[in-house]
Amino acid sequence: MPFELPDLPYPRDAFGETISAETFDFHHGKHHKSYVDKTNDALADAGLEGRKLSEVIKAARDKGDDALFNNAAQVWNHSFFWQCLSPEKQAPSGKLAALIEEGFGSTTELIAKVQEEGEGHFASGWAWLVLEGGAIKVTSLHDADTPVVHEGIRPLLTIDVWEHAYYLDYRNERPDYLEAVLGKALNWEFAAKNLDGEGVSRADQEG
Ligand code: MN3
Repeated sequence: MPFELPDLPYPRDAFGETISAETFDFHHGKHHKSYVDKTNDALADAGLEGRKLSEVIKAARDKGDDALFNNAAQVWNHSFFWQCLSPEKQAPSGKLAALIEEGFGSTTELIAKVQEEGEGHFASGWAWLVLEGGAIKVTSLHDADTPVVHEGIRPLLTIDVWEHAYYLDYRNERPDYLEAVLGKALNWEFAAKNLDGEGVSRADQEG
C-alpha cells in the first residue's frame, strides 16, 4: 500500500485568520501531498516497499538516501503537526501541567521559550517540545530532521517554522505567526497523550 495524505483533523477554515484556509490548501494540499507522492515514488528503488513510514525514515537515514529521508520525514512531521493544532484554545492540565511547572515555572514561560527557539531557528525547520529523561525540553530541528531518528527523545508537540507554514498569512513575520499559534491554537491534549512516549506512532503509517 502506498502511503496516504492523512485528512486534516478539522475543517480547513477552522482557525480563522490565525491559519487561513488558503494556507491549509497549500501546506496540506500541496506541500504535504508532494512529500507523500515523492516518498511513494522512491520506495521501490530503495527496496523499502511494505515497510512502515517510521521504518522507511530510519532506513533512508541509515543508507544515506537524503532525498527519501527528507520526503518521508516530512510526511511524518506534517502528519504529527496537524494533530498539534486545535481550533479551540486549550491549556495544559494534569501531569502535563505539573511537568511544565517543574521544568519552566509556568505555561507562559514555556511558551516564551518555544517562541524564542522558533524565532531563533535559522532558515527551515521545526520547533519541538520533547520528552527527554522524563522531563520536557524545548528544542528545534533543521529542515526535515525529525525526532523519529533521535534516540532518547520522544515527540510531544511541534510547530512548523518553514516559510511555507506562515508566508501567506504573515509574510516574512515568523514571530507573529509563532505568537498567534502558540497563544491560540495548540492542542495540549495531544501533547499530554504523547507523555506515554508513543508520539512517533501517532503519525506513523503502515506500508
Ligand atoms: Mn511544512
